[in-house]
Amino acid sequence: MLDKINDLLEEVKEFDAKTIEEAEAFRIKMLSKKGTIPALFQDFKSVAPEERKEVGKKLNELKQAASEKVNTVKKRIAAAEDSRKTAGDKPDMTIPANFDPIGSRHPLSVIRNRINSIFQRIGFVISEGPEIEDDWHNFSALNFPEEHPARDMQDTFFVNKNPDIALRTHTSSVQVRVMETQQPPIRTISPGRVFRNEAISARAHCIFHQVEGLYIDEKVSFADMKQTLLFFAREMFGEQTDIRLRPSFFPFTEPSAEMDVSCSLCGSKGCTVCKYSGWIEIMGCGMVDPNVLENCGIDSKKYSGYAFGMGIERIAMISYQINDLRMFFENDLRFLKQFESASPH
Ligand code: 2NM
Repeated sequence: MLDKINDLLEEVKEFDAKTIEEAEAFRIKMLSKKGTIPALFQDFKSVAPEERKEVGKKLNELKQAASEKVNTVKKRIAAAEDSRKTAGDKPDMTIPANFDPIGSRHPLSVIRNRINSIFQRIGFVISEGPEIEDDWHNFSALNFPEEHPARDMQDTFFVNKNPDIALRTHTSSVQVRVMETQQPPIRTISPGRVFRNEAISARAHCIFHQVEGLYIDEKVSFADMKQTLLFFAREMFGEQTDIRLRPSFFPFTEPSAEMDVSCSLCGSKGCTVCKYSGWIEIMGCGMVDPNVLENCGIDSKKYSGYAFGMGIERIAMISYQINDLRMFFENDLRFLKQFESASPH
């Protein structure tokens, strides 16, 4: 019996555990009611009286050692677990910084910002206005006849009929508001979103973006417009760029013109972008019709002015050689990521 107790004492001394469960299993094996040590206390009854003193002492020693061992091992494991948890709550300052991904400007914003800053540098100020407009600001003040097709349901998104309220079809409506509230000199550009009831295709969308410009003062001439637009074209497309004006028609300007820029991609030799003509149409322009000035409370005998308008999508398609306008509205990251380094603001 003494040998057995000594072996068990040795086993207790050697015991260690990695988990609480292991330690508990050891306690059950040694100390539970049906465990090894209580079984020895049972056997103790049959120990010879002369050995009882020594065996009893050893047996108590073993019981003491076993329960102490289980307790210290359990405490140590619990403490280790605890400090691991509290350490996990604190930020680990040695982990490399986790940078938030940085987005990028939408190509339409890049182009709009470039257009804005070119005109801002020569004294134009930015004006903005509502996207939902009344008939007066969108059509009537701009000299659109009552039966003009643009006023049709097929071309315009109406929010209300009688009185007619619609999504603006151009940002000229903003310029009507400027002319109504300010006297010349007026130099302004109006970038913004416009809406037309059109079938969506590679070249058309029901929502698109414009920048319109307006300059009114005494003795403003067609030649002033031409020089300003030539400056713009060279800033936008490069200093080798030429422009040409072709006669056109708009209700709000007289005379009216379309402006082409020489194709900077092929040096006007002919390519797919300019459709082998050497020229690319980029905007409409003209001298503000005196009716429009009068409609807005500006004396057309004293003042004259020019105006122009361009589609931002069109300028972006030319600048980045994008052949499907729908790309701008799909927010496909594979498309947008290609503009990550395009800087303007
Ligand atoms: C264009 C073409 C020609 C234009 C006219 C006006 C206003 F308000 F002064 F009458 N703003 N913008 C205009 C002139 C717009 O876009 C193709």
